[in-house]
Order: sequence, then C-alpha cells, then structure tokens
Amino acid sequence: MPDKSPRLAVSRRKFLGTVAVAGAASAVGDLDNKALAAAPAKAEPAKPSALPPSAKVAAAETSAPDAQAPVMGTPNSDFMVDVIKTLDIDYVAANPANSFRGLHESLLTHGGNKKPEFLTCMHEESSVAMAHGYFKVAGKPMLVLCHGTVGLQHASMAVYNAWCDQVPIVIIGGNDLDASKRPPFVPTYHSAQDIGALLRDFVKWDDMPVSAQHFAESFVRAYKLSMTPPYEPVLLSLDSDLQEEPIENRDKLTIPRYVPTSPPQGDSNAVREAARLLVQAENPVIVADRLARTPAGMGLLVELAELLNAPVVDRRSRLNMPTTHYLHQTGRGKVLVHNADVILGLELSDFYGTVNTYIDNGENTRHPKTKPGVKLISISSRDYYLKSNYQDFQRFQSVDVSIAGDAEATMPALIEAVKKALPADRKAALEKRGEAMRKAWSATRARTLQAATYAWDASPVSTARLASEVWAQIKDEDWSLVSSDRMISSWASRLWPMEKHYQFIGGPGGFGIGYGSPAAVGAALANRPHGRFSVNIQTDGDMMYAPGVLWTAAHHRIPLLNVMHNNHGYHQEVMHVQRMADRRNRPLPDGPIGTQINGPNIDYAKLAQSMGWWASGPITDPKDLAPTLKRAVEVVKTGEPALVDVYTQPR
Ligand SMILES: Cc1ncc(C[n+]2csc(CCOP(=O)(O)OP(=O)(O)O)c2C)c(N)n1
Ligand SMILES: [Mg+2]
Repeated sequence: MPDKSPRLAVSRRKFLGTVAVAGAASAVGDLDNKALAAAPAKAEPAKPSALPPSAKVAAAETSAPDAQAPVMGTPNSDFMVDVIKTLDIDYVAANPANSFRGLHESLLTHGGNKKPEFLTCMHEESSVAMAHGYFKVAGKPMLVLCHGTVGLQHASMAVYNAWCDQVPIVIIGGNDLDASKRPPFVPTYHSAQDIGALLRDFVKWDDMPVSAQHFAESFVRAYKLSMTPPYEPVLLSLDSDLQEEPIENRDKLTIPRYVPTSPPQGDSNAVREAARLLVQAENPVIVADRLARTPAGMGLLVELAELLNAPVVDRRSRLNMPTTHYLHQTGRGKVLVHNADVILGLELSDFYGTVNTYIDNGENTRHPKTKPGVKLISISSRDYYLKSNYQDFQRFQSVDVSIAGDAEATMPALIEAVKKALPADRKAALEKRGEAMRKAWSATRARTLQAATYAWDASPVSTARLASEVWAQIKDEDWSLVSSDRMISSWASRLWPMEKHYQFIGGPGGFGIGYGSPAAVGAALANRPHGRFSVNIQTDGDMMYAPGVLWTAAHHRIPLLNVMHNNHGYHQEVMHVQRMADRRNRPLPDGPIGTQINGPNIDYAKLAQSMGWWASGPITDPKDLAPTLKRAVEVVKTGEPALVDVYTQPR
C-alpha cells in the first residue's frame, strides 16, 4: 500500500478545527466523531448533560483537534465513485458510519449525490430491505453501504431474505483493517479481520479489495455476478484507509467494462424430453414460483400455458401468471396437483412441499399430494447453484426430468420444443381442456367473490373487505401492490386483476419479519419515476421492527399508501402456542401472552404522523374505510406518503 501521510481525512479534521466544541454534548457519544461533527458552529454555554460523560467522551468532545495536514491529491474514493457510476445504480441506501466516510464524502462531492443518490436510512436492515423491494420493481440493484461489523450485523437478516428471494444487491461494508493505524476505541470495536464472514453463507460472492484497481475489478465483478441468474446479493469489504488514501497514478487505473452474462438455458435434449411429456399428458400442471425474473417472464409463461391449455399454479414469489387469465388456476392448486400426470416446476423454491403434504400434528405426518406415476419436471437455477449451511434449498425431491438452467431463459426453447412435439390430432383434446379451464376459472372467481362477502359488515374489518375497499379506491390508478398479501389470506391476488409485473412483487423470500415495511418503501421508490400508485398492506408486527423507515419515506418524498392490517399481535404465532397447549392438553392461562401487541395499544397513525406522514385511523367500522382511503389516495397522488390504520382484530 502507498504511504498514508498526508491523509485525505484532514479535510474533515479541518472542518472540526473550526468548530468550537461546547462542553460534553452527549454522555453516550460515539467516539467516531459523528457527535463532534454535529456540534454547533458557534460557542454556546455548556449545557448540563443528563449523565456525566466518561473520561474518554469528555476528552474526545472537548480536546482541540490537531493541526491540519495539507490535503494532497485525489482520494481513491473519488475513483471508486467513478467505478460505481459506470453501472446503472440510481440509489445508495445507508445509515452513516466512519468506516465508509471517505466513500460517503466522495459520493456527495465528486459524485454530486446523483446516480447514485443517497437514501438516509435509520437501520441497516431497512437499507437492505428497501434495496430488496426496489429491485423487484426496478429490475436493477441498489448499492447499500454498511458499517462493517455492527452495520452488517443489523443488515444480516435482510440480506438472508434477499438471498432466499434471489434478489441482487451490491453491499459495501466499511472496515478499518490496519491495526497499527486504525483509531482506538470505537472504530476498533467496529473492525474485524474479515467482516464478510458474517454474511458469506448467504451472499453469492464477496471480496476485500486492497488497491483502487482491485476495487474497480471487484466492484464490476460483484455487480456482474449479482445480476447473473440466480440473482443474489454480493458484498465488498472496503478498508477505510484505502478509501482515504490518495490515488497513486490515475492514468494507470482502468475500469473494466460491464457486459451482462447471458443467463444459462437448460440442455436442449432434456428440454425436448420435457416437451414430449407435457404434450402427451392428460392432466399437465405448471407450477411457477420465481420464474418471472424479468417482465418478459409472464408473457412467456402465458404462451407456454396456452399452447398446452395447461393450468398454472402460481406460488407467488413473483407475479408469474396474470390473475385474469383463464389458465391462472392457483385457487385450485391442491386438486390440480392431486390429479396431475405431469407437473412442470419452474424455479420452485420448494418442489418437495409442492408435491408432499406436511401436517403439524406432532407426528410430522407426510404423504404425497400426487397420484402414483406422476412425472415431475424441474427447471431451476438451484440445481447449479446453492450453498450448504442455510437450508433455503428445502427438502430433497427426486424428479424425472431435472433441468439445470434459468427457467425464464429456457422458456423460448421449451415453447419451440412443445410446438414441434404437438401432434395435429391433439388439437381437439387441448381445446376441450381449454374450455374446462375457462369454466373452472369462472367458477373459482364466483366462489371467491361470494367468500369475500362473508363478514362484510363485521367490525373490526374483515381482511376481504379491507382488500375490496382498497381496490375500489386505487382501481383507476396505475397501481402497484408493494407487499405480499399472504397475511390477508391472499385477498388482493384473489380479487384484484393483476396483469403487470409490478402489480405483485411477492414476499420476503426467507420469511424474516421486518421486511414488509422497508421493502414497500423501496418498491414505491422504484415506482415513483413511472408515476405509479404504490400501496402496501402492512401488518403491525412487521412495522415495529424498524419503523424509522417511515421517516426515510417522508424525508425522500416517496409516495406510498400504507394500509395497516392491525390485528394487535403476532397473529401467525398465536396458533403455534395454542397448538402446543392443545397437544399437551392444558389450557393457556389468560389467553395469548407473548404474541399480543396491546397494552399499551400502538397508535400507528400517530407513529406515522410523528415522522411526517399524513395518517388517519384507527378504523374499526368498515363504512369509514372508503372516505378515509379516498383522502389518503389524494395525499399520495400529491407525492407524499399516507397511512390508514385499520383494525382487523379487536383490541
Ligand atoms: C425476524 C423474525 N422473527 C420472528 C419470526 C416469527 N414470526 C413469524 S410470523 C410472526 C408474526 C408477525 O406479525 P405481523 O407482522 O403482525 O403479522 P400477523 O402474523 O399478525 O399477520 C412472527 C413473529 C420471523 N418470521 N422473523
Ligand atoms: Mg399482526
């Protein structure tokens, strides 16, 4: 490494030198100097602290900074910004930290805070989950900066969710590597030999560049690997000294050109065999999960399904099949899988669970959902890429035709193979099957509409009524549902006509709670330049993991309608505790304890208002929903976020 003196960090010291630091401003000050940077510019009388400062804090907050060393040359972090700018990255989400202060400063000054633009985040889990939701609408990764140790520790669950959901995110973790040079105390607590160790099991690739040129190559490689199916998060550990050191010789530095990797297609013989089985099947079923990797995926699936008039069961990690299409038969998934003679699984996260039942009855009963002799075909990128430790690859399932390949990239070849394999005399049978599917679709639709009316006037509000009332207010907008709807019994997917990729973006992937609220903000940000209307059905438990993301949405003026599905608890967990008590044959004392969010009640409207949102509620009478949602929609259309708190369970 080049000689480190003079350091470029001096500009910050110079700034601090002009600041007359007034007394001990904080008793719990972070010695990485953020507290100092925030001190007032003019001397003010010392204010008493709530707590007496420790000797270290007092020294750090009152001592005069050293004389300034001259600024020399251009910092490496300026070049790093040049590298970042060669890739199509619009935003950088971060909670600030000294371990990436060099890069932070360069992004603002040298980079002009444009492409990428900073998003101020209040928790690293929010930064990553925002990037997660953003990708599923925008189709491109965000950059996330994390404080190497503690920041990545906060970020880790969200990274795991993104990993399970096959979402690309480029993460940089700042680190102070050189023990002989790193500042003592807090920055040393926040340093590690290998910050990547924490995430290595659930990022696709990580590296620790030791020179500016190394950074350029690794950043482009990280981006490229992240965007090669299966998409996944990637991590660079970035030494803070490396960011702050001057560039040795700019002319010697080069930025590699990024050329996207063509996603791998399945082997053509295996694809032909799959087509043969599908064409000959009496009752073929297509089950799709993460097939629609891009907006083109849905059109390809429609083409394949129509060729065969085969029903599609959508496992909803993405919107794979328009819900309005007569071959969208998700509601009949159970019976279709049971009757199938051929099942085509497209990027299934859980093939085993698709064809086997598991009953949580204490004996872990399992049995096949399918008929004997059913032929199983899988097209999945998981067959060529997975890691060992975390079990996101699910239980092993034997299949008859196993195609390692990206399913979306393989679809054109499969469509062609099906066209070739289809004998002319199958036409009548396929048309008949199509007729049956149209009838079944209409019957399912009628049953769903009927079921939605149950408890229509109930107070608190039924989840079907909630979904219906939201729909009534947004149906004329170019809307986008930026949350999963599993928590409301999939009422949105069952009732709303979903035909565009951004109208449904699936869930967290790894089912780590705390994803919903920040992912919605990220997805809404991606919808903003398109003028789309983003709506999030937000559960209460998820909201409270890191509610500061509400502030981020307001601060960056991200238009988003949050409709609270407020059941005052961790409702999915209530049944688990109840099931234990039932199985052990003893009553639970005083109802659900440890799964309720009540006493005190949380006022979500006030929570949102306190962070700059327009908000209203709680709503308990369903008749109040329409007028309140209408007002909220108007607010969102002015470009601001709005929240409506709806009680779906009594307090
Ligand atoms: C990080 C994390 N902690 C705990 C859980 C276990 N868990 C699963 S569902 C759930 C309840 C979530 O509550 P809420 O978001 O209000 O949804 P509800 O169940 O009430 O519909 C919890 C805590 C989890 N999945 N992830
Ligand atoms: Mg809840």
